[in-house]
Amino acid sequence: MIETKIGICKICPANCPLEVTIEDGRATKVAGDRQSPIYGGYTCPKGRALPEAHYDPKRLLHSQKRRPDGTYEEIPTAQAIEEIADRLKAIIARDGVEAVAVYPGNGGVANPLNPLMGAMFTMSLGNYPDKFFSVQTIDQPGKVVAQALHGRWDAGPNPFHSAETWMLVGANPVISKMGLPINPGQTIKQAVKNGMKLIVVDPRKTESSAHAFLNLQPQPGQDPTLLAGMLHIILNEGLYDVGFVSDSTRGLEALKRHVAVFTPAHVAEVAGVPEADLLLAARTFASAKSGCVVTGTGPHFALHGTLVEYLALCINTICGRWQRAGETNGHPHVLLPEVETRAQAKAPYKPWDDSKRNRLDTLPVTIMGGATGTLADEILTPGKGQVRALICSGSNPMVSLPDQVRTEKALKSLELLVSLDVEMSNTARLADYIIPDKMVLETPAVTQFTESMKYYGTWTQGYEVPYGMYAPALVDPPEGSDVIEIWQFYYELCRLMGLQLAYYVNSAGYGQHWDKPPVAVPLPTDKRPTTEEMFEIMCTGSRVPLSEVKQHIHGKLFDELDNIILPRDPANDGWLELADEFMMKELEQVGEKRGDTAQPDVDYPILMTPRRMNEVLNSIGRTNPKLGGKHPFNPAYLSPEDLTRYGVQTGDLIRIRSRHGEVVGVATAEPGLRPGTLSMAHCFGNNPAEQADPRGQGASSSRLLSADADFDPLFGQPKMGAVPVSISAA
Ligand SMILES: Nc1nc2c(c(=O)[nH]1)N[C@H]1C(S)=C(S)[C@@H](COP(=O)(O)OP(=O)(O)OC[C@H]3O[C@@H](n4cnc5c(=O)[nH]c(N)nc54)[C@H](O)[C@@H]3O)O[C@H]1N2
Ligand SMILES: Nc1nc2c(c(=O)[nH]1)N[C@H]1C(S)=C(S)[C@@H](COP(=O)(O)OP(=O)(O)OC[C@H]3O[C@@H](n4cnc5c(=O)[nH]c(N)nc54)[C@H](O)[C@@H]3O)O[C@H]1N2
Ligand code: SF4
Ligand SMILES: [Mo]
Repeated sequence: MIETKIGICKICPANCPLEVTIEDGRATKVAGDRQSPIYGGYTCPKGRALPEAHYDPKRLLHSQKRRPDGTYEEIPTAQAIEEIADRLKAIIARDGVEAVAVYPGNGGVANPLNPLMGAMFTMSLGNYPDKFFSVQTIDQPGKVVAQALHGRWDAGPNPFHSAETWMLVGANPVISKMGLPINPGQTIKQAVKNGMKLIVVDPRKTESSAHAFLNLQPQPGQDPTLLAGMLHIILNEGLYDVGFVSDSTRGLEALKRHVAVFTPAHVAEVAGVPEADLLLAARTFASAKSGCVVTGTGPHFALHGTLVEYLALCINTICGRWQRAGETNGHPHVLLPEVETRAQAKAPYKPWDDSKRNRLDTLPVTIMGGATGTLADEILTPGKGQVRALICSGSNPMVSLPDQVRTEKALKSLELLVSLDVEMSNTARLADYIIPDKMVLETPAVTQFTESMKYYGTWTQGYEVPYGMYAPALVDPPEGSDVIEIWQFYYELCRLMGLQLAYYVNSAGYGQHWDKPPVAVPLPTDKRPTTEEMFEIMCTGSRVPLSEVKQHIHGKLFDELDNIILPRDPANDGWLELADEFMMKELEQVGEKRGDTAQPDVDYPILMTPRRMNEVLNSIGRTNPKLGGKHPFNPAYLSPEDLTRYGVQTGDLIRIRSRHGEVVGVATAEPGLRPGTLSMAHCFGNNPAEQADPRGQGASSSRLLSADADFDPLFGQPKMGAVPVSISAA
């Protein structure tokens, strides 16, 4: 029997609606849903390769247990979870709950129930936040921290669809979908056609800059200097929104003083951009009536991520780029709870506790949980609180953490490593137990998580229109399989360990900036809820009931909802802070050191920078026969000038050395890349103990990174960009 069903891709938070062809219970083809009211039938190659992922012969369909000789045997999943629970209980009885940690990753997002579950498990255990290591602390935690220090504008920024200008700083949404999740290529093209002046700051000419008005290509890592320079120009030339600044902010004079040294001439020289372009960017952005500066992983990974985000927020604020009373809310709720949206600020707060340091005494404890960049050291450093057991749910630390050699040593030294995955990933290959998860099309879907992305950073994610969609599970897991969903795994673990698991519902916000604070709902212990029942719990109190959203199989624009922004509450005493003391101190150092600490030199003349590839999501899709066939490895992109300089050609193997490590990659010319830059995707390569395979598995950029010294001093984002390297033919 052949049928067509409508589903939702959940590989990334773009949550594209899908038309899935199902033959005799098996998904055979995936295309975009042309009847979607907002996506225009868009999908990317990863979504279209879902059938190949589900029925890949390499997919794990049974739990695996490691034998003493390192080989694996199949065991029933229920038995595996019982054994894991017993081993955890023994470790806890001896060393306390601090010995157990979780690391939830991107593979878990494939079911919207999962992202919270790792955190809820550690809360039940009683070691949250210290032993909750998530991708958030290696993925731009500066976005949350900077917003805490700046304050939050309740009504959010100007929406993209009607903005006169937009500035992408090291973000490439056409590939990553971050910041602009809905059909980003067409969305940008249309906006530019409508007159938007798009400014892109990126050492590459990117897929997103194809329609840009201006492409500034600075030296990697110099974004704080560049953004401080823009502030200098806007303030000096009086191009800012005087009314908004005097009504809603504090710290203008102090900010002016701190950006005074960032003159156009200084910035042009340090960041390596033409002074005229810098002036044009600042004047264009500030003299438009609407727009937003949005940052991405590029600048965040070059060590000053919080500062970059903070300066971007300051530019948006002095230009008054926040929505006002009477306007239509550009980030309305549908599956999040009903909240009053007012044109007012929530005051800044300090998102860390001075009296609490992490166990290694290297970082303060912040609202983001444990700093994942320190995970290897949390495992390797003996003493009270040493991590002895780690649960990786949908994560792949062997390729995603800095310093792969150290990560391998740490993971191998654990008493218990559990990996919840769908394949024998780099991490699963070291695990004591591997628990197979259901895949995207085997679980229901709902767009609430995408909607909530507006709370992660500068609000430019999620939906700009009141849109909601639900889709049921479309296919069963392959016959004879013994798979379990991540949330169910944590539920069963709690049951066996005698812990009460709860789930946070009906909330909107992050950190201490809540539009609606969460309510913990204890889950029944006598009977495991079904996934559909959990969806009901997850959507408790949603503005539009889940039952209503379910009526519209192609998703619906709930235009009938009232989305007008209300004026400031007379009792509101919030403000936006332009000169936070920690940020200004860091800016002073950036000024004194003439930019970042990472400068190319004679020995390491090239700066390695991160980038995303369209066919994979970090390591997800690397082994998919449909996707991997085209790009089995991660190319080492260099400018044609640099290839000539090193006497290599596209396809040649090159040795890439940093002060910390070395890998062999495949040189590939990228016209338009700033000379002196190596642009390379992460989460590739084999493990150190395995045979290198640069043209097959690719190269691990993590081996070039040090997990020692290079951390953001506040919250521990490890330095993963602007890393000095040398290149030679291999
Ligand atoms: N050098 C360098 N390092 C980086 C970055 C960088 O730019 N450069 N980026 C950082 C960032 S932003 C992030 S978010 C992290 C990513 O860090 P991780 O989340 O640790 O890495 P992923 O590769 O996304 O891991 C996803 C895992 O989930 C598995 N998986 C796929 N589908 C499913 C599923 O349906 N269920 C389950 N249970 N598992 C599934 C995959 O096989 C894979 O092992 O990496 C960080 N590390
Ligand atoms: N197709 C695909 N989509 C993904 C992912 C994926 O792997 N593949 N990963 C997902 C994840 S985990 C995340 S966190 C997001 C990330 O989403 P984005 O932040 O948009 O990531 P990128 O697409 O790598 O864009 C980052 C850009 O920064 C540039 N850059 C590098 N260094 C610097 C610098 O020092 N300064 C400036 N100004 N720019 C710099 C790079 O050239 C690149 O174009 O994407 C998500 N979506
Ligand atoms: S992976 Fe591709 S198809 Fe799937 S949600 Fe993201 S952008 Fe859409
Ligand atoms: Mo990420």
